[in-house]
Amino acid sequence: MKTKSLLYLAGLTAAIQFVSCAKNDLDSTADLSQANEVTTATEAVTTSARVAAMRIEAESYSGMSGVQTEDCREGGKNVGYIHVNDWMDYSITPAAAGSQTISFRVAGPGGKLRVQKADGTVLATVTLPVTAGGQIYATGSATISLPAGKQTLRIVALTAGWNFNWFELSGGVATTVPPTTTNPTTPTTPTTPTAPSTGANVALYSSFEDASDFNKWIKEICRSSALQISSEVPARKGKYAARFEFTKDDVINYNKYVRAEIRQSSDAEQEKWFGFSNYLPGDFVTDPLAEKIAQWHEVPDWDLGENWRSPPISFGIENGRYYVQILWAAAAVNTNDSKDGEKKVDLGPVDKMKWNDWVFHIKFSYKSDGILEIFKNKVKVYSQYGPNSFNDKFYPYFKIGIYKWGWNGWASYSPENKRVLYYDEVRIGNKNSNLNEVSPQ
Ligand SMILES: [Ca+2]
Ligand SMILES: [Ca+2]
Repeated sequence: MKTKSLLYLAGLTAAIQFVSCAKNDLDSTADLSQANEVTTATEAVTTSARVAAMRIEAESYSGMSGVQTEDCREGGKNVGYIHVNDWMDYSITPAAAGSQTISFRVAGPGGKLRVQKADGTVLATVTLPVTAGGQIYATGSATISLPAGKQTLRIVALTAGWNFNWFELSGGVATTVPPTTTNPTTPTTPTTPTAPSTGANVALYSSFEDASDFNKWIKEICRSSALQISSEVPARKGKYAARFEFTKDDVINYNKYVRAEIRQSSDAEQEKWFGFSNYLPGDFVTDPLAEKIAQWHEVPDWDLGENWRSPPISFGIENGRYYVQILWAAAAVNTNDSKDGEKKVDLGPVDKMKWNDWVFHIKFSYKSDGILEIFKNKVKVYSQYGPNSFNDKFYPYFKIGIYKWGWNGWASYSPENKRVLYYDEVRIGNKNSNLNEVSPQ
C-alpha cells in the first residue's frame, strides 16, 4: 500500500490543529492513547488548569532529514521511510510553561525516538508501541517539560521502519497546583469528553454549528474548501450544516483523489446506532455514476496480508435513487473477488431541497447474528438479519460525505462537474441506544 506520492494535499495538511480531548481515534484495542483520556484521581486536581491538546501533523515539519511522506490509512499523510538518525523539526508554541504529555501516533515495529530542543538538549526518549501493521496506528507517550512560547522541537529516529501520523501535546497544567494525596492510585472511570446532546448512549454528536466540530472527525478531503460549515441552505437544526463539495477537477488536480469525506475510526464495538440527516441541493443532477454518501469502511487484517476492499456496508445514490450495498465474507482473508455474498437494495428516489433523517442500526458480523436496520424519517425502510461484513479483527469505521470513485476513469459518463451535499445532526450511539436517541431531533 505504500505510495511515494509527494503530492501536497492542501486540505489534508493543516499544520496545527487544536483539538479537544475527545476520544475519536480508537483504532485498536491495543491503542495506548486511551491513557490521554483517563483522568486519574491525582490528575483530577490539576485538570482545572488543563489546556486544550495541541495536535501537530507529522508531515507539517519545518525541516527534516531523510524522510518522505505517504498516504496515511487514518487520513491525510504520514511520515514514513524513517531510518536511524532521520529527524524532523516542528515549530510549537505552548501557551504555558510546564509538564506536558507528548503522545506519538505511530505504526510499525516499535522502536524509539528522541525529542530534543533546538540546542540539542534531550527532553525525552520515547518507546514506540508495536502495532499489527505499517498502517495500523497506536499511541505512545512520554512526559516532557517545556517553556512557554515559540520554540522548535526536533524528533530524532533512534530506530528505523516506523510510520508517524501525528504528535500531540496535552495536559499542559500549571505546575503550582498540587496533586491530591488521597488515594492517588485509584483511577476514576474514564468519562466521555464529547458531551452528547441527548441520551446516555450517544458517544458522538455533531451539530456542525462550528468548524471545531470537524475536530471530532478525521478529514479525508483534498482541499480545505471541500468541507465547510455552511448556512447557504436551511440547516436541519441550528443555523449551520456541513457542506461537502467534490469536483471532477479535484480528481485531476489531486492525483486521482475521489472523495470529500469525514470519518471516525474503527473500534471494538460490534453494535452501534448511527443517525444523520442529509440534504440535496436544488441543482442536484441525476447521475448514472454513483456516489457513496455514508460508508462503514472495512479495516484489512494487514498482518494476514489482507488489503483494502469495498466497504461491507455503504449507502449511496445512483441514477437519482438511494441504495444500500452489503458485502460479506467469512474467510479470515478475503478480497473484493472472494466474498460469500453481496446485496444491493433500492431505497427509493431522492428528493431535493429537503432534509431526510436516516438511522442505521448495525451489528457487524460475518456470521448469522448480524443486524442491519435502516430507518428513513423514523420509519423502517429496510432490514437484514444475517452476515453483513467481513471476518476482520477490527469493526468497520463510519464515514459521511462524497465518495465518487467513478470520476477516476469514467468521468465522461457523468453529466455534472461538481457534487455538493449537506449533512447535519450526526449521532453515534452504542448498542444500548435506540432510534429516538440517535435520530435527528
Ligand atoms: Ca446544525
Ligand atoms: Ca480479514
